[in-house]
Amino acid sequence: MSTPEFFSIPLSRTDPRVAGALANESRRQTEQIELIASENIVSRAVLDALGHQITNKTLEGYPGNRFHGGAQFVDAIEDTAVERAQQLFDCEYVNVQPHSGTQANQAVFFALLSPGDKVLSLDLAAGGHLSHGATPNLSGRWFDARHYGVSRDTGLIDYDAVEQQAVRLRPKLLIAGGSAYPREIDFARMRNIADRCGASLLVDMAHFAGLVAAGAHPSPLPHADLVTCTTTKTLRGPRGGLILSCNPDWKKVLHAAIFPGVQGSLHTQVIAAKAVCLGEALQPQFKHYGAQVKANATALAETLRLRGIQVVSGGTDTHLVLLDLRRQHITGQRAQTVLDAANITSNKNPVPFDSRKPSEWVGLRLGVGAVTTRGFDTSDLQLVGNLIADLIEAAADGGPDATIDRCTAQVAELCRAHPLYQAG
Ligand code: DSN
Repeated sequence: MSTPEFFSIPLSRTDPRVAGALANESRRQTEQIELIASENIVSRAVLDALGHQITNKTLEGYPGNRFHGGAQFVDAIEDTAVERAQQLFDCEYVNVQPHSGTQANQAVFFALLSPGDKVLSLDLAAGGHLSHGATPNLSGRWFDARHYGVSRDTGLIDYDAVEQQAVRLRPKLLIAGGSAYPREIDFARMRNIADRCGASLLVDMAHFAGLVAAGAHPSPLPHADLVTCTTTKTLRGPRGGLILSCNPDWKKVLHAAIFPGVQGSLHTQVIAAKAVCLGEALQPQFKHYGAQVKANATALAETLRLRGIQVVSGGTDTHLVLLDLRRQHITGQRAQTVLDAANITSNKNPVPFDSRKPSEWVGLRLGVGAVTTRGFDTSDLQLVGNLIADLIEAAADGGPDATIDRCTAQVAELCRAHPLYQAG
């Protein structure tokens, strides 16, 4: 291939194998109802930034203090992302470089703890996250991670129990937040518990960051020492993480924890896309988006509850709905497979006090961030909830084929009514 061709021939002609898979993925996203709670659908503008030749640029360090030349335009972009995040979350310290939420958390561990130090976080089955000290993760291998759970009766965090545990264990770091806790967390109470046991408080708001940005959820920032999140989920941006704090004194130690602590060079194209998504989240329309996400999640949870499916904690305060399928005598995997067959995408998940084996989990996690971006309203979510209930009932009865065919047709109709990226 000549040099001019290298710079001009599109992927569809140079690599049909990868191009074909990408085309299939575009079609899948267009034709399926996406209910994985950690997903969303980014704007054309975010895609433009991600596909820009800025990806060629290698840089380490921070704006004005880089280890490589040619930094001036990336510096401007990183400064823009930082300023927008400061404005959006009303905070002083921002790091936009984490490659993921997990790496943001890893940097916090690196900055605050020494190997062997004690951490207290939400149990995985109760909705916690791998990077908060789960056994197979580095955070669980290198640190003494203990976990609090939720009340067996309510599915809610029992703050008195957390306090007793924290006072007894005296962790150095207390963590709130996770991947599957559907309710608002009492951040003021968690602050109080951290103070009582002498711990720092980290809130991981990966899932609900977009709701905080939209003013549809209380902000943890006034209460936490440090807040981490992804830009991927309700914040509706590229794959990546943020670290935030109201205390500017964290700058030196947290900047050093990300680079050179746990990361090397920037993902420059992702920093640009983060700046774009943060700019979008500052627009007034994003407030409507956040409010609609909450209304849609409530409509979905209520529809499923009225169909006799147990909703963990009885409902939701966020974008996330966690189903407990014990009554239906099916696993989360079985439900996920049957929903998949009807072009509804979800994921199996543990529910509080569930088996440790993923194949035995009885939970199914749903989230409405992506469908809300697509324009689904509460009546659409009531319809989707009824389709899911039909599929789960059919799966429990062992004969879902006719139901799958009917639901697939209704899913296709909903998707056609809410198209994704248009050419041009
Ligand atoms: N933590 C995983 C999830 O919630 O699905 C990935 O973001």
